[in-house]
Amino acid sequence: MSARDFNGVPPLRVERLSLSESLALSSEGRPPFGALGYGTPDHLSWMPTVNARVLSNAGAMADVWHASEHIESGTSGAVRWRCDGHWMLGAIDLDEAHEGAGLTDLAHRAYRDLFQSLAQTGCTQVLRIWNYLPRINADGGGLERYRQFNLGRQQAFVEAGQAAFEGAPAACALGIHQGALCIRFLAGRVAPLPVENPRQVSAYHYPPTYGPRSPTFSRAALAEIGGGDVALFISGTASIVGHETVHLGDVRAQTEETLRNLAAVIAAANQCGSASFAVDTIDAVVYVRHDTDTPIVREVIERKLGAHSHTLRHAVYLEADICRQDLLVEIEAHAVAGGSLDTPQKV
Ligand code: 3EB
Repeated sequence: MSARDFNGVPPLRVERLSLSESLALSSEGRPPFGALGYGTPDHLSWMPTVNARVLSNAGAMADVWHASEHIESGTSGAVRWRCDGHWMLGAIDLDEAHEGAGLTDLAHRAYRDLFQSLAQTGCTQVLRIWNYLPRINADGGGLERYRQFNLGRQQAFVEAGQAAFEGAPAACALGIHQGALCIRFLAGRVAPLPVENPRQVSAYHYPPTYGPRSPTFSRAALAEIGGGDVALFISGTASIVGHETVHLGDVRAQTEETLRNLAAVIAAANQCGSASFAVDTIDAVVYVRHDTDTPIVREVIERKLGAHSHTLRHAVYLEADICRQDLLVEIEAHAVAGGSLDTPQKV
């Protein structure tokens, strides 16, 4: 895929594959541009993995990204990156035990290095960030660890002059049981178009009851990815209306509310250009706090979106903690559709 489209953008593509399908791609020659593995082995440099248990029957899966053939790889502080000059994938794994630092400091350092790596490759615009925090809901010396993470993250954004409020990248932040702080990200040369959810207070404007520094992410982001296509990146979406968790203790109702939020953010994204997205045609990752809730979550998705829907058939279910103790489920997703964005993007 070395061809450039009429805008001079080498197209970015993504496909969700089983582990064996992903490995077959790389054994045919060079590995693909990069991948995000779910339950995959942790020794493939082009496929950083998410250290969470896969709850779906299909087993280990990967979102494999394709860019142009001219891939360079390198490191920048704690960041390992792959870049084709237009698109960049990065991964950070920082272990508190090895680094002798707390989570606030580690998040600060990780994001400082992330922004440095963008400057190094010239892909300065972050499209999407995936954050995985060990023991996210545990206490970190008087402050919940997720809130410690938010402190270090926001400070690094501000120090680097990156948009920490309007215009923040799409992201998710999940809890893993053990291991390192893991951050994966996708960047490009053109700023994405941020999308908010009219049913929810923007997370960067959450009141201080949720921690001394608000989370740094937009509800979704849109980016033209070449070849006449637009990508939609939907951040972690949960059972939150306004800024409050709703349906405490009721995983069924939380899943239904999450699907309403997904539909709302997709409707908002559809106002931004000619590309049209729908809740039943996304590649979703479903994070479930209690593995025993998985059949209920799956049944709700099936009932609301249909047994044959793309979303149901392609969803990956992972066991993970959600950033609020009272949230039982969270869904993130991406999708690609033909079209273009109305608002000219700033370079
Ligand atoms: C929420 O809506 C749920 O801290 O980067 C979702 C997506 C959530 C991203 C983050 C947190 C983050 O607040 C939690």
